Amino acid sequence: RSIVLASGNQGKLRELGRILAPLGVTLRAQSDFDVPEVAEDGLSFVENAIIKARAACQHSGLPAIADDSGLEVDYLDGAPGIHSARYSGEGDAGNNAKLLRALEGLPEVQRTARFQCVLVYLRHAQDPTPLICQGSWEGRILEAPRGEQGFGYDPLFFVPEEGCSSAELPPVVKNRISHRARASAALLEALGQRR
Ligand code: ITT
Repeated sequence: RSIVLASGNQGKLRELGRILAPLGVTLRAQSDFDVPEVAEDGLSFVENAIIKARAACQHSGLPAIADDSGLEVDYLDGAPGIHSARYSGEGDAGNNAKLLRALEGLPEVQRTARFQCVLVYLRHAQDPTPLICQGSWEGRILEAPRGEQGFGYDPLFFVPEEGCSSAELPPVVKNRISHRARASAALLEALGQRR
C-alpha cells in the first residue's frame, strides 16, 4: 500500500517520513508524480490541507496526506498564520527577519506564539469524509535566531519545557513533541481505527 505525501517542503517531508513510519505503508513523495502547484486559497489550515491532498490524489491515483501548518503570533493577532510560508515573499530567512522586525523591542511576556499543524488524509480525490487531525505547540518568539536543526521559523521559536529553540532540539525530540508530532499521533490513531 502506498500513500502520497502532498508537500513540496523538504523539512515537512523529512519529519513526516520519520513520524509516520509506524503506518507501515510506503510514503511516496509528491515529486514522483506530476502534481501541479495548486492555489492555496482557503481561509483555514483545514481548507488548504484538503486542497493539497485532493490535488495529490487526482494526479497520483493514490490516497494522500497533506500538512498545512504555520506560526500564530499573539501580538500580531495570529499572523503570519496560514500565510506563514509566504510571509515575506523571500523564503525562510526573509520570513524570520520580517518577524523579528515586527516584534522589535517587545518584552518576552508579549512574545507568545504557537505552531499549528493540520494533517488531512483523503482516500481518493472525491473522498467525502476526509480524516482531519490537528496539533499545536506553544512557545515564544526569540529576539535572535538560535540553532541549525529543523526548518522555517524553528530558529526563532523558543520551547519553554526544553529551554531552547526548536532549531536546537535534536530531530527525534522535535518529532516527539511538535505540533506535527501531535497531529500525526492523532492521524495514526484514526487510521488505525479505519479500514
Ligand atoms: P507545502 O504546501 O508544499 O506542504 P509549504 O511550506 O508551502 O509547503 P504551508 O503553506 O503549510 O507549506 O506553510 C507552512 C509554513 O509554516 C512553513 O513554510 C514554515 O515557514 C512554517 N512552519 C510549519 N511547520 C513548521 C515547523 O515545524 N518549524 C518551523 N516552521 C514551520
